[in-house]
Parts: sequence; structure tokens; C-alpha cells
Amino acid sequence: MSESKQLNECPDSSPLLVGPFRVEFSTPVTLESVRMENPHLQEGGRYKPDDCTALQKVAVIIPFRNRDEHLRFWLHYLHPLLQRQQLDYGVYVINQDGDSMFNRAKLMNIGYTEALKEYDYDCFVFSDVDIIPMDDRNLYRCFSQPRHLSVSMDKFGFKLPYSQYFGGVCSLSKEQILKINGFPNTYWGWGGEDDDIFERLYNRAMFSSRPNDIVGRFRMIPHMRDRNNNENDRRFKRRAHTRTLMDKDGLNSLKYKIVAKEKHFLFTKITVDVGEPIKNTIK
Ligand code: BGN
Repeated sequence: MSESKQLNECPDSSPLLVGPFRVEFSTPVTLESVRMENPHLQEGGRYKPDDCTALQKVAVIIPFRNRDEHLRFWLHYLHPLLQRQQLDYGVYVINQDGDSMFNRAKLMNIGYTEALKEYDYDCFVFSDVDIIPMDDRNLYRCFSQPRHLSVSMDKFGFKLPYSQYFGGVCSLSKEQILKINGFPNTYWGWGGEDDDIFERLYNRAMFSSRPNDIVGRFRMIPHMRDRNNNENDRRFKRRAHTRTLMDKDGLNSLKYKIVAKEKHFLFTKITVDVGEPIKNTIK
């Protein structure tokens, strides 16, 4: 048997990048068409370049519930982009089961934990399902500081809504995630969990690195607020306690049940029971 040939490391800057590209949501896409466009993927939405060794092993984690149409657009734009970036990557859709209030940050913790059971990932990109980059020079990988990628979104007039904003798409290495005990499990409903993560970083002497506002452009797929993702009216009080709660509320207190694990061609879908908010934890 011939030995597998020794590959060189991929270059720091991929020769396959095209820069800005057009993003639109008026032509629907199907899973079949996306599959045809991405013949080099492996089952479960996995890929690695075959002519060089990728610089990082990246798990892309998408907190999810009932957004199949958005997911199709996401897969249509992101699979080709991630391949042009020459990453060794896998796409994990973490699907919240049932109708309880949505818990984005807990789904992120679960995605981190479950992806690591499958492969030795060293970098984690967390992305909302409805946020699509417009420039492939915005690298979906990790940096010496945690990174906020979605800095210039159409819905905010292509600028940051505020300087500490950390929502949308971000990347953290395994080490960076462990330093902050992962993400909070106790933000149910819309808002505040991204600010909690920013505060965790600050408390561990890290900051958010960012691309510039040209490379960092994104489009959001227009939609109505989901059912059971109401504004969390406890978020301000909870956020005020991040510094003292971050060592207790995170990866070390994470509890969930796996309901189903499906390997689709374009992604791995993990459906989880995240439980329900405990009443009156913080008044
Ligand atoms: C902010 C929300 C973020 C959200 C952005 C953008 C809060 C503060 C809670 C302490 N933060 O206002 O969670 O990502 O808007 O929509 O509500």
C-alpha cells in the first residue's frame, strides 16, 4: 500500500479567495442544489482541503429552531466560502427541541461540547443562521484574541450598533472558551447573552478582535421575531451579575439531553432538550 503523501500547510492567505461577492435572498435554494454545488463535502457537512493541511480545525456552530429556509441560504453561501478559505471544518446545527423559550448561548455551549466529541477541533465559530457574510476575506477561523466577525451588518447601516457588540458571528479558540467557562446557560429569550460573553472576555483580560467594516460586511435575511423568543426582561439584571456568576454558569454547569443526532450531507443536526428557565433565579 502506498503511504499517504505528506502535505504542506495551507498558506496563511488562501489563493482561492474572491473578496466581495453578491448575496441575495430572492431566489430560493434547495438542499439538492447546494449539495450539487459542493461535491467535495463529506457526510455531516465536513470538509478538508486535499492539497494542503488546513491551519485550523474549525467547528461552525449554528443555534437553531424552525429556520429551514434560512439554513438553506446559509449553507448555499457558507460552504463554498469555507472551502475557499481552505479550512478543515464541520457544520453543526444545534436544534432546540420543543417550545420553551429559546436559549442561544446554551445551544452554543452544547455545540462546543458535542463537536469536540467528534473531532479534535481547535477553533469554534458561532453563527446565527440568518447572517451571511458578503466578503470571503472575513476569515471564519480563530485569532490570538476572540473575534467578532459580523461588524458591519446591513440591518445596522453597515456599522457596529455599539462598540461592545458581540452578537451575530464570533470565533473563539478552545483555550479562549475554556478561559471564560464557555457561555451563560441562563439567558432565556432574546437579548443580553452576547453582552454577557463580551463581559466574560473583559473579565479574563481578553478583547474582541475585528475585521474592518468593508471585509466585515454581512446581510441579514429579513424575518419576523420567532415565537418563543420574546425579549428577556431579566437580561439587564442577569447581565449585571456576569462577573460573579461566570464561574458558576457556563460549561461547568451545562446540562442537556440529546434527542436526536442526524448526519445530513450538508450538516450535522443535533436536536437537544435544553430544559426550561428556573423561576426566580435572579430577581
Ligand atoms: C442589544 C442587546 C443584544 C443584541 C443587540 C443587537 C441588550 C442588553 C442586555 C443587558 N443587548 O441591545 O443582546 O444582540 O442589541 O440587536 O438587550
